[in-house]
Amino acid sequence: MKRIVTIQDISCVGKCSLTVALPILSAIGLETAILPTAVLSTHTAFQHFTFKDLTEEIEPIADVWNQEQIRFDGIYTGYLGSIQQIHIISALIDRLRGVDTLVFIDPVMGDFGRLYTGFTEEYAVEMRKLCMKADIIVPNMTEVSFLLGVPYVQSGYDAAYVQHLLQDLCHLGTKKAIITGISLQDGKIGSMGYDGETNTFFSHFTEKVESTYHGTGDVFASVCVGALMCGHSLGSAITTADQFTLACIRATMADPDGNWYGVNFESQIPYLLQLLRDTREGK
Ligand code: PXL
Repeated sequence: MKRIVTIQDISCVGKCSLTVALPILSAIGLETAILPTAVLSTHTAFQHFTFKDLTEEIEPIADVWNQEQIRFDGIYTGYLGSIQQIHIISALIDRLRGVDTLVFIDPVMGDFGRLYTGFTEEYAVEMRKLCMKADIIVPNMTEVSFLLGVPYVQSGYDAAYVQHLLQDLCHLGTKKAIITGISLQDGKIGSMGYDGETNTFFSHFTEKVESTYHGTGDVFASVCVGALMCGHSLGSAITTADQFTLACIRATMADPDGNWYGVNFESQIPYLLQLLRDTREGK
């Protein structure tokens, strides 16, 4: 069984970061280790939240993993709590990665053109440096604008513009990049990817649902890295992650108790496993 470690916060209530990544990656069939970077009562989109930084725990945990000769086939980072933490995680990636380890970085920083509470442009500069170490990164359009220092565009762009952004992201140093939340025409939304090693583009679009929910980026990223770890191609991973994310949004909308703060991914896990089988078999 392949082993992955996912490094992000625990938001105790909020259905994002580790509380999404761990169940999804385990359901996919990966041994999933976690390295919590902080514990929050609720994620930062709630009006109130506590935040206990766990930076000091990271290196001692990694020391034990080294002593125990624990190796990882994949390293997946998400929300990181501070600039100092980015530096520590950057060094940790060098320590933990082997020749075949997939380093997957979701540069979680913001949405809708704005940084999440607590993040600054300085933080974005450090996140850009972390992305240089990645095999693959999965920013949304807001995060792309902060990573590349280009204006945030909500609409009115075309595929050639996104392809240009993808190539610029790979020029930062990552081998592959996926941009999520792309809308090239009314009523459609999806993701575009680029493999800088083979100079190949991928894309997948689904129906655009007008409601917005928190945590969809974490759902997408978790499925995407899980699919890649199971041997799916970049194109197949994008398709699977997009279709699953849409299914989770639809399930939330159909649920009278559905929450704004996270999607009903739990009810869709059987569908995820079916999707992974089907996309792999090319059905
Ligand atoms: O879903 C991204 C995310 C993860 N973790 C925390 C967050 C957010 C987004 O706001 O606040 C703590």
